[in-house]
Amino acid sequence: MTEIVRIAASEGVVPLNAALARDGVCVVAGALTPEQLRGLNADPDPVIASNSPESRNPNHPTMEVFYGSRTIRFDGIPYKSPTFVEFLSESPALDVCDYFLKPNCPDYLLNTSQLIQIGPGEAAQRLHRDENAWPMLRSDSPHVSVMVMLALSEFTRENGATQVVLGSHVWDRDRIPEPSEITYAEMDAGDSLFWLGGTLHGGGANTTENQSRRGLGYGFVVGWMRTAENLFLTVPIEKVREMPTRVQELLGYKPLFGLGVVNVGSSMALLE
Ligand SMILES: O=C(O)CCC(=O)C(=O)O
Ligand SMILES: [Fe+2]
Repeated sequence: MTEIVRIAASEGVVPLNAALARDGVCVVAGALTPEQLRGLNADPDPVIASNSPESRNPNHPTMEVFYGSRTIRFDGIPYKSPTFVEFLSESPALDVCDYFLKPNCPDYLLNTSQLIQIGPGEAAQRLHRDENAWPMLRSDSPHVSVMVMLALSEFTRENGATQVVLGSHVWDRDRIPEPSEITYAEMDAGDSLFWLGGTLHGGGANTTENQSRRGLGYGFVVGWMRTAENLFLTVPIEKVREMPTRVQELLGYKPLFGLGVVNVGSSMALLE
């Protein structure tokens, strides 16, 4: 079982959910119209031009390696791409979340949205489960997250196509995949890759000399993964800047590895 199921966007959500339930991963071919693909590429272009791994506010050494030293990566895509906002409102990912997350929560939230452009010479990202961010989860825990990668360029084995381990969403969490169990999600621009929060995956190495792999990763979590009070709105940031560091941390400005980041870096930097 090493082939990723590929379905056409026109086939709808039923075969997509079935493949995800069985394999933890599925490719939807032709997920974007040519117009959406153009917009999703053009909107963030100015941000990409002024961005580099060095322009991040380092959060944690582990995360710096995880995010990549030859990868342009930033978040906040609903703010940076009107095309994404329009796409999100009707994204088939919502139907997938209705199926996998709604049984476990009254509603879900957008958890992340990252432009991930893997540049030449980038090493493979370590295989991980996105649900590792919440360390108490086990293989028999309810689904809490769903993730999608929109291919904004071609994804090839050579330029950094996402590595995925089929079926790993139901594996014991300490099982290590054999190299032969890793599959590369090769896609045309405009295709998309879905995976569950429990599926082992990671960005691929880019062994090309001059090709970048551009993807837009976005994902959802169950809506109860949040604080009771929305302190980012109840306390204006200008006031937070005047508060003791420990209070700033308690108000949520200190990231926990990949949680609570701003432009995949430390949100404490916004208070300086
Ligand atoms: O870039 C990719 O293909 C995957 C990235 C990823 O899994 C992550 O950053 O959590
Ligand atoms: Fe990931």
